[in-house]
Amino acid sequence: MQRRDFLRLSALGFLMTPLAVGVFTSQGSASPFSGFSSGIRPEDLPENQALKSLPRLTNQASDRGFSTRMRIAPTEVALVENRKTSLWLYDGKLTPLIEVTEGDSVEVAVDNQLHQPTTIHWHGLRIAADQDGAPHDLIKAGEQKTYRFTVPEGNAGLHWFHPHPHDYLAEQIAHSLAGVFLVNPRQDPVPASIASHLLVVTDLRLDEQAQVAPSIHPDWMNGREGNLVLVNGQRNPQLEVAPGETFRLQMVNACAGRYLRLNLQEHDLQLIGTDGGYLEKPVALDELLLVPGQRCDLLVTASESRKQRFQLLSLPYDRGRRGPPMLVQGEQTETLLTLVTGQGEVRPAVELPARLQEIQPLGEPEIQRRVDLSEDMPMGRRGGMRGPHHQDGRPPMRFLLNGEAYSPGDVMFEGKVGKVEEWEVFNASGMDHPFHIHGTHFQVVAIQNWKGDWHSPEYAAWQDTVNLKSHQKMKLRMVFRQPGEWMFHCHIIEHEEMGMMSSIRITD
Ligand SMILES: [Cu+2]
Repeated sequence: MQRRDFLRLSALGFLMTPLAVGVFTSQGSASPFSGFSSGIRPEDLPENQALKSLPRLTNQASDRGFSTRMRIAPTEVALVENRKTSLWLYDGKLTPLIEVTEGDSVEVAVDNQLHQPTTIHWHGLRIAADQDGAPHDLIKAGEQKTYRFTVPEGNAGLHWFHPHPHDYLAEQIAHSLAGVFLVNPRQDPVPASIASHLLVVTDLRLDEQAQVAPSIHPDWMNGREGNLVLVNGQRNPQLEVAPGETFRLQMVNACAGRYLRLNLQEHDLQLIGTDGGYLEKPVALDELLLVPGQRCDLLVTASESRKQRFQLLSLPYDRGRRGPPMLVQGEQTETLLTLVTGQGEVRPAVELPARLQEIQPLGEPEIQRRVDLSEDMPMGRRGGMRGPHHQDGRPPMRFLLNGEAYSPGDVMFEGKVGKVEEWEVFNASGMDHPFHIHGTHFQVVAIQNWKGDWHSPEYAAWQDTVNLKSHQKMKLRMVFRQPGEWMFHCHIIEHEEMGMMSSIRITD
């Protein structure tokens, strides 16, 4: 064990204490470790099959816009040969797609056939707060709800949707409940001749029967990472492109806790967009860290050599996970997808316009706020184990915003529509956290490293989720354009569930 791991473990009371024994053996019915050692392994799933496009939700709108009815229900899917896995899906489809154009109206009628409440949060869409699927707007088990909204102009980009009920969220995400919401710009600066491939990354941990394995303590501590990493529901699918072809990879990290440190062998990545749409101009990168909740739009020019294979990798990244090494997924390289060049003619390079869009600074803030992210382990209290649903083996940990663990109804801040806000967000904990704000996009304006030096970000971008490393501080600027209660939280799903969430109430 490395010294750092020892310190982490001992700081949390995991070493040589009765608590450690209790913490790791107190699971209810199933073996707490099922799925970790004896469940389905990656090699039980086929790989190198042609990349599938995302399944679409049926559009029943008669003219422009999007309208659908869908069930949210357990559905059997065939991931492993000769076995069926029960996942919880939208309309029976794994990570389905809704595609619209900015300005379109959208209507989604939902029938919740799960045995527990859910909501649909439209992550990245700047819509009315009462349609945002926040934890206080539950669709109870067996009930229906229709979400109606218009996607505002200027909200083009790759967004997504997922459940957001407090106390049930981690279980629903662990069962793969998520979808993709692509908003095309009315006038696209990127030539249509450039092919675009949507990639959604999810992960799963399945037991011996190929069913979703229950979460164990390290999952709650660190954010659950399944050992089966899927792209569009497939293990390491294969994407064929022409030699020299310029193409886009538009990716969503829909995992509960898995960080993706993206690298494409022998290729540069040109980042052209983030959560909130295009950058001003492409940024060349060797690698890109895509944390849970984030999206990226990458432009790639394929090698001109024919019949070659290149792997899109997620490289090891130390985000400060804790727990006994045997139970904590190590930092290892995952192959997400294999790029294969064909044997046809070499395609000429495609030029992008010099400027994709303007990203104007928001100006000096009228309101300043401070948000500290931290954690504690209340000894002698059953902190973090409240609620109706907690036979699920959570450790007695709490993850906190400004020293508070979320309870339904909590409002931390009051604000006004149209004001420039600056939030100084400080990660006072020992692990990384992806910080997400609903209802708006923000610009990171300053970043402080652990030595205390401030610097500007390398490029301007609109984001709704940003990673803060341990002891990092950032200043985010944003404007809320709509009244209502907007959630903000860590996007490691288990941290959010264990308290790292609150809300801001915006009024006219
Ligand atoms: Cu977190």
